[in-house]
Amino acid sequence: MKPEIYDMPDADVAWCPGCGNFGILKALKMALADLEIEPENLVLVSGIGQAGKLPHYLKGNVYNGLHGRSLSPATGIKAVHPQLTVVDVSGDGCMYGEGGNHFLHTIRRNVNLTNLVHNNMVYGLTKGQASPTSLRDFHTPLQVEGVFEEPFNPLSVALALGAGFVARAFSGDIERTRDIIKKAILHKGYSLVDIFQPCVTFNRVNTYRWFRDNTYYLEDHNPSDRVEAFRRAIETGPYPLGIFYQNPGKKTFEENLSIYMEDERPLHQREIKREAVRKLIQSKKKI
Ligand SMILES: Cc1ncc(C[n+]2csc(CCOP(=O)(O)OP(=O)(O)O)c2C)c(N)n1
Ligand code: SF4
Ligand SMILES: [Mg+2]
Repeated sequence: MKPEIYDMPDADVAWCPGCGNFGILKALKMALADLEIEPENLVLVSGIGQAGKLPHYLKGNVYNGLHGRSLSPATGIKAVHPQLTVVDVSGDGCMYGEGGNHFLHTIRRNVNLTNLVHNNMVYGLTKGQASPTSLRDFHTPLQVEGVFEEPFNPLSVALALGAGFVARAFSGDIERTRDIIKKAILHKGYSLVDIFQPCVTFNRVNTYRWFRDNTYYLEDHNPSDRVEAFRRAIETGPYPLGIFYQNPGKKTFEENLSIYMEDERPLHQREIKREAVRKLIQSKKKI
């Protein structure tokens, strides 16, 4: 399949020229095309933010909901239709800040979805406040004396919670990002891809050049070694890129649902047992 099948020529793209989000959009289309995922079998779920606009710019089903709350509808979609490919697209603020609680518990639940987080270390849409991943001493119109908090480390948190696939990519390297996204989608269970994404307008510190100078790809790394993955995840200068950890053997949320244990069909393909529903409603009326 060609990546162009996901193109939406009439989309009114509202990203700044040069934004790192363009690289992620391109890499995602290429990964989906390589995996031959038809747009009708794809669901892109997002919240609010510059990253959250991505689902509007490629062909597929879209659920664009509340800031920080994308993983709840994404989980609901997998619960009723496990065969769909669900890709959650969020920003660093959306996922690790406002959505932090959902992030933690979706990992624990091991929902079979791909969680892409565009990590530009800033709140882009709301014009440049610090986000959970902003580095110390980052100055903004609000944080005038510079950020003093410890930056949130999504990879080490995900590893601590037992995530089965943990990776980091850089949107300036479209080919490697494509490859990592492909492996994340193929992974059975929850997969996190934190993607370094330059915000060329509101983050003049963490630029394309900065990310190039401050990252390197993991080599000779055994992704089945969780302790080694954790050791690599807490490295900050430079930051490793690639697949830190993969454990394909974990039982997923969907596999734990009793409704799918004897029947794999999604709910909409099943007969509605009207008589059972009627009896249930009647029994409640008597209470
Ligand atoms: C509950 C809630 N809190 C705050 C906001 C305002 N808000 C919208 S987008 C955003 C920040 C977006 O930053 P990020 O998630 O990093 O995405 P980016 O724009 O950088 O891609 C904020 C604070 C909101 N819409 N809802
Ligand atoms: S403000 Fe930043 S994140 Fe948003 S579109 Fe512009 S460059 Fe991209
Ligand atoms: Mg951001």
